[in-house]
Amino acid sequence: MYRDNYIHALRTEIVEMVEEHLTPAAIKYGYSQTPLETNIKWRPMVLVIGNYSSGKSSLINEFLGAEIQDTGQAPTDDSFTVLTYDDSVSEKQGIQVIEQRDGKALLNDPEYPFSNLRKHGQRFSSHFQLKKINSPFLKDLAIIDTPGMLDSITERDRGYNYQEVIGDLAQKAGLVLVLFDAHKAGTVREAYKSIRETLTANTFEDRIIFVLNRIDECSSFNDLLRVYGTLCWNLSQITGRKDIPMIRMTYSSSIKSAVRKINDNTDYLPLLENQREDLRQAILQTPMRRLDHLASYVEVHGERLCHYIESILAYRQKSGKYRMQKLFTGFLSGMLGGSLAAFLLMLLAGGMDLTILLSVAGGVGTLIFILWTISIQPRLELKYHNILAEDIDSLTTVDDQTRKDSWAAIRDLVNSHVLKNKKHFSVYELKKDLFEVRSAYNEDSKEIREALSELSIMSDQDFEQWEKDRLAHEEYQKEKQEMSSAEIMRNSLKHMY
Ligand SMILES: Nc1nc2c(ncn2[C@@H]2O[C@H](COP(=O)(O)OP(=O)(O)OP(=O)(O)O)[C@@H](O)[C@H]2O)c(=O)[nH]1
Ligand SMILES: [Mg+2]
Repeated sequence: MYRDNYIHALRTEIVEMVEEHLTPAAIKYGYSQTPLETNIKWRPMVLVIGNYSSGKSSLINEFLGAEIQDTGQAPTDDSFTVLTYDDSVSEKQGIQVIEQRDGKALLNDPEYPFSNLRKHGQRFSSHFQLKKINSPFLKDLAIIDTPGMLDSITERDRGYNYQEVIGDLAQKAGLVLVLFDAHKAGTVREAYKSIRETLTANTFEDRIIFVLNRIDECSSFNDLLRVYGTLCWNLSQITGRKDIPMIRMTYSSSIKSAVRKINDNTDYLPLLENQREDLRQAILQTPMRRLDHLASYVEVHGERLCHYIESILAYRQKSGKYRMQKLFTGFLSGMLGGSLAAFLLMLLAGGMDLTILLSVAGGVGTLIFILWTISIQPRLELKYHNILAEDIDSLTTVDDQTRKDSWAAIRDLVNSHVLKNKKHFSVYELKKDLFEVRSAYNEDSKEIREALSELSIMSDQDFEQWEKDRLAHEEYQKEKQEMSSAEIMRNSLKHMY
């Protein structure tokens, strides 16, 4: 419990760091339209995806301790359902849905981190909902049940881009469970690809768990081995890796006993440990994993934001330098034109007064310069701007893989910033913001990593001590506040009399 409080406090601190140090610059320069903390502000989420009828909803119901989600053999549920906690009704009165909200309300409520899913349109919003449940399993996390995957042709009929929705949700999730069942082990290819593309490489491996479910339905041990082998082969094809990720094998014991009455070929089951409990523990660990995810979130977005500002700065510096060069050319042309005019006048009129000659030279020079700045200079600048917009890669250097990855992520954003060319941030302003964001994010990520390694060695006594210190600090703050309000009261009374 103290440990949970500690993790919660650490999480809040990280979110505040993002809110204070990264979001202002991210919004100002158009790196993001929504505050960066929107994605991480809410409770840790577990996303459950997989084939239709692979047992997603049954698994979730089992963990929640009640039949909350509909289950059935045909594709049953075509909604994305966010399941979250509400303890306004005691669990002793039965685990139940306390409140239900539809997609529209959910997508527009700033309390939830789903506003960026609005882009998936009306059809998606009518297939999105939230249920508040009084199950203790949800105390520190939320679960998202998803419609089962169908073949790719049927996917197109949904009316929204299913893969993209999965990708967006996976980005917010602290843990993604990918469920397969013995019958259809190959149909997750597209969704897997979209998750892979959305999650950054360093957070990917530890955030995804593969589950081979409904193993009680194999007709024999050999059949199970065949299914397992096929799944491993499919996964290695999708992941492009030779080492096979760990696959947890599970089944629902309550459903299994019903099946067993008809099919008694499941003698192999006692040979295997049902990894249902492992899975439960892994899900309950999500708040802890989430901290790692948050640390990477700060690092990745800190790095990318700096890279982004740096590129805009390079753009401003290059175009600024070009502008000065061309203005100088305009100035030189003016000088040359003015001198030429004075020289010609002297030749034609002869013996002219020096003051008149100088005024003619100055007048003609100024006129040429003005003409240059209003007609030639803007054209040259526009031409140069177009060259820069076409050769956007010249705005940065990518000397290692991290820079390459971050450039790939921000290239389009930089491009649209350059194309719009609307807001002219000064070089000074850009340099100042870049310095501030970089130093804040370096410091923040160092602090977060230190806190995480400290957390990994903290004992129960340490957590208890932390809780005591926290309470003492809160008490102290309260007393201080009471004292200062008493002081204010005394002072105002003094003034009155
Ligand atoms: N034998 C057996 N049947 C299972 C198991 N888990 C689920 N089922 C059955 O499989 C069917 C589908 O289960 P659901 O939980 O609805 O599957 P789902 O993945 O949520 O399906 P969709 O929402 O339609 O994608 C139901 O009839 C369940 O009773 C299991 O471990 N063993
Ligand atoms: Mg379901």
